[in-house]
This record gives sequence, C-alpha cells and structure tokens, in this order.
Amino acid sequence: MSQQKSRLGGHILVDQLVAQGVKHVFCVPGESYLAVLDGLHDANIEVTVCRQEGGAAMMADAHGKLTGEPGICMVTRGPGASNALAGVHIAKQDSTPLILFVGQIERGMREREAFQEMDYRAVFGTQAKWVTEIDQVERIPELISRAFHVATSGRPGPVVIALPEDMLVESAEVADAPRYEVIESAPAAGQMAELQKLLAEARNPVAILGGSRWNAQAVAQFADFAQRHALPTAVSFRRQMLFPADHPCYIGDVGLGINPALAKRVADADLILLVGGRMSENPSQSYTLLDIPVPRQKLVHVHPDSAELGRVYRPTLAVNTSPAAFAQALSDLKAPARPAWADDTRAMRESYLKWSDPASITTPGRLQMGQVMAYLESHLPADAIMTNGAGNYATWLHRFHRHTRYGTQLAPTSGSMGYGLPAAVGAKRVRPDKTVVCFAGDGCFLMHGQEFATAVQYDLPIIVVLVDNGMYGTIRMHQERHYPGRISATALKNPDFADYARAFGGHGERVETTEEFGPAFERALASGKPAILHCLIDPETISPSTTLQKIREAALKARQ
Ligand SMILES: Cc1ncc(C[n+]2csc(CCOP(=O)(O)OP(=O)(O)O)c2C)c(N)n1
Ligand SMILES: [Mg+2]
Repeated sequence: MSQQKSRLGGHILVDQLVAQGVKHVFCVPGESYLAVLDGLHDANIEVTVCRQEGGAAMMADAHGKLTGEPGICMVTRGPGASNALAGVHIAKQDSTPLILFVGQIERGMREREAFQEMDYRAVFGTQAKWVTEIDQVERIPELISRAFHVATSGRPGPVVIALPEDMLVESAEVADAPRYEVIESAPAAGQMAELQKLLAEARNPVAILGGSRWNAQAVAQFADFAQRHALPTAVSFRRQMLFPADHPCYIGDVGLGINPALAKRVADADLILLVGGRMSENPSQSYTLLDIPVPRQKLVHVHPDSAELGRVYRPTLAVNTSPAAFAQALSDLKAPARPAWADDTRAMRESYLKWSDPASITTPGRLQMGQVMAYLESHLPADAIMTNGAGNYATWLHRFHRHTRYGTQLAPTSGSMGYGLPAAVGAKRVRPDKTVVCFAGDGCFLMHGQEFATAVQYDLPIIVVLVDNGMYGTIRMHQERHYPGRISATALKNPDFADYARAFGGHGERVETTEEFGPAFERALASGKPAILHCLIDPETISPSTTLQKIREAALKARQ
C-alpha cells in the first residue's frame, strides 16, 4: 500500500464524503463533532446550517429523493439525534437514501449515562436500515463506503452512524475508499415473457407505480410501454411524479381521498402490475383493495427488496429488481395489436380528467382553493418542484396539480407534518434553478417554520402557499366524523404569517380572496426572496368535496 499522510479522524470522514461524491451537507452543529465541522471548513462541500435537526434531516431526505444519492445530515448526540428521528422515519417509509451522522460521547464514558448519551443502535434500530458506531479511526473509509452501499442498494433507506468524539480527534494513515456504485439487478430469465403472457390473458389490467429507485429515463420508458399497451396506469399515494399526468394512460393516484371510480377499477382488475410500491395502508385503502395474503387479482409485484415480495401480498409473479431496471426491460415486450381494454383506459382517463379539474369545485368563502389551483396549473413551469407535509390542505395539491416530470414532488408517504418547508429549502439548495413551491397548513408550517430563517440565510426564493383555516383541520374532520360537535384540542390561534415572513427578511402577502392570489404570487416571485402567501380560507372548507358542517350533520344523523 502506498504511504498515506496522517489525518485527523474528522478530516478522514469529510474526505470520505468527498470521495463518495457528496456535494451537500445539512446540519445543526454540536460540540460532539467539532473535528468533522473543522474538516468541512476546507472541503468542496456546500454546508447548510439549519435551525432544528428534524428540519436538517428532512432537507437531507429531499436531497436523497431528488438525486437518488444519499442525503447527508449531521447532528449532535442525545437531543440532536432525537430531533433528527423525525426525518429518519420519513426516509424509511419513503425508501429514501440518507446517512445521518451523530456525534457521540467518548468511548471510555459509555454506559455511565454520560452527558447526552444514547444507545443509537437501540434508538434508531427499528427505523434505520443500518446503525453503527465507528470505534476505530482506521475503519472510517470502510464503514463510510458500506454506508453508501447500504443506503442506496435494494430498497433504499436511512443509515445512522455514531461518531465517538475521541475517535474523531485521533489520527491515522489510511487510504480513501473509492466512490460507491448503486448495486443493480435485473428481472430473472423468463420473467418478462411470463409478464407478457399474463398481459395477453388479462381483460382489465392496471399498473400502479410507487417506491423509489426511479429516474426520468425509467419514467419515460414506462410511459412508452403503457402507451404501446394502452395500459391504464395509476400512481401510489404521493408518487404523482412517477407518471406524466398529461399521458393518455394516466388515470390518477391511489392515495388518500381516492377517485371512487379508480378505487373500483383497481378492486375489479384481473391483473395488477405493481412497480416499486408496497400497497401499504394508504394506497391499499386500509388493506381493502387487495386480499391478504392472496389477492383476488393476479399480482405482478416488482420491487428491489426481495423481503418485500410476499411480505403482505402473495404475487403471481415476483420480480426482484429496481423500477429503473424493470422499465428498461419493458422495451422488449411486444404489445397486442389492439388491447381488449383500450376503451376502458379511455373511460378511466376521462374520469381522471374530470376528477382533477379544479375549475368546477366550489367551496364556502371568498378564497376558492380550486381557483388557486387552476391559477397555479396555468402559471407554474412544468419542472416546478412541489412540496408538502400533512394536512387536509395537501388534498388540493395532490388531486389537482398535474405533475408531468420526474423530480417535481417531495411529499412524505409517512404523513409527517412539518416536512414541506424544510423539503423546499433542501430542494432549492440542490436545484437552485427550479421554481420551488411549498404547500403548508397553519399547523404543518409551524412544526418546522423556523427553517424559513434557513431559506433567508441562503437566499433561497421558495414560495410557501400557507393555507390557514385556524385549526388542525384533518383531526377536526375526524372529530366531527366520530365525535360530532365535540371539538377537542384542534383549534389554533395563528400569527400573521405575512408579518412572520417579513420579520425573517422574506416577502409576505396576505391573501383573503381568490382575486388576490395571482397578483400576490407574481409579486412573491418578483421579490426574489423566500415568500409566504398567507391564504386565509373559510374554516368550513375542509376538502374539495365537503364541509365540516356536512360531516357533522351526517355523523349526527347516523346516530339517530
Ligand atoms: C408530526 C405529526 N404530528 C401530528 C400529526 C397528526 N396530524 C395529521 S394532519 C394534522 C393537522 C394538520 O393541520 P394543518 O397543517 O393546519 O392542515 P389542515 O388539515 O388544517 O389543512 C395532524 C395534527 C401528523 N401527521 N404528523
Ligand atoms: Mg389548518
């Protein structure tokens, strides 16, 4: 081995990140990992210093989703690590590659409950794909190399690495590990022919796309396959960017608030081609669309993790490969001259177009969210990145925004509130040339509202559409359904969010009517600053299709 120069542990670690191709780090500093921060001082890496570790981890998750490469997050021990868990959970449920570095107490103090001591293997054990602690400075290159492979291979996910403080200040002479490569796979011999046979026998097939390990090329390849087969294609919960909404085969999303015609279509299908997704609780409509363990529909399940195949649903054909490799293989499939289901695809498409037309929606109050969506649909560039957290406000985005490009959606399938703002900040940092719009509720926004300061600090002109109904609306909706009229712990008294934006050094607008939205959006764009459009909707506007009063009345009537 060639002679290496001696380096500090913290510096070896940063050099490994550079060697693995890392360009961005999202962090909140801590005294537990000063040697790493010192390494970052001279590295060719953009560092985003955040206001709370949950936000930092969510920014790293956004990076992982947009690039397919692990998002890197650095936090301090105990309290920092606890905050970061919020983002680790998102990365797990969304199958996002992410590596979280956590400062750790000195090795010699372990097991005494030293200051901020935590057992990270226990704390993150159920959420991360792998948790480790680097005990020997010489092993940093080996373990970092492994972390990149684990985070990106099979079903991607989060890796957590604890860094004992005293290890980071030891020195060693070690070589850098070469850059990782994502481990690829392919359908097994004969499986594509088997799929062709199943398609030839089908009368009512449907495709559902989900998960991660897609890319723009794979989306185009699948779209081409769908076109040749006139195959009705849906996407899973919060995975709208996996299929172009302007494609004649696109029939909508199998998520929360599903188009009833689409739910019926999936339930009645004789063949489901499930690519990348898991058909978990939300897309499966609480595990009702497919029987468990043997679905009534024939199921072709394509997934990069063999452990996922047969875990809940017994597939007719299990293809253990990534969506990208599968999409590539589809080009060899010959399509029937005129698929038997072509008319059905057209009918489902019509149903989707009607379902996703915001112009026909009328709700109580002077600010019509349907019209706001119609405005955005005609004014946003096709490559605008849309982000959100959790809340009923997100329905407007998911149902009416037509994603036509890959890499335009950051939406947590874990339903984590507070994700939209940090995701927008992370997205704008990674893709500064793109328009980035965050949808947030009044509840959702303030869960990580402090990251608006990060947007200002790095001059990131994101636009937040903040939908304020003065409550945790989703929970109020459930209350009215199950305990009508008994409002408990769901009302919120909010700040003036336009003033909030200005106080941070951003641009703020108060929007109370439909007519005010467009000009306010234009001014926000023109300001060149991070902006908040404080949209005050009528609290009765709980969804595009109903009001709180109607829900309450229906619940009371059902009790009589
Ligand atoms: C971190 C987190 N805490 C709590 C919840 C439960 N929850 C789901 S939606 C919601 C209310 C969201 O309120 P808001 O952002 O104002 O949106 P709205 O439903 O009012 O449109 C809550 C509390 C959650 N999903 N995530
Ligand atoms: Mg709300």
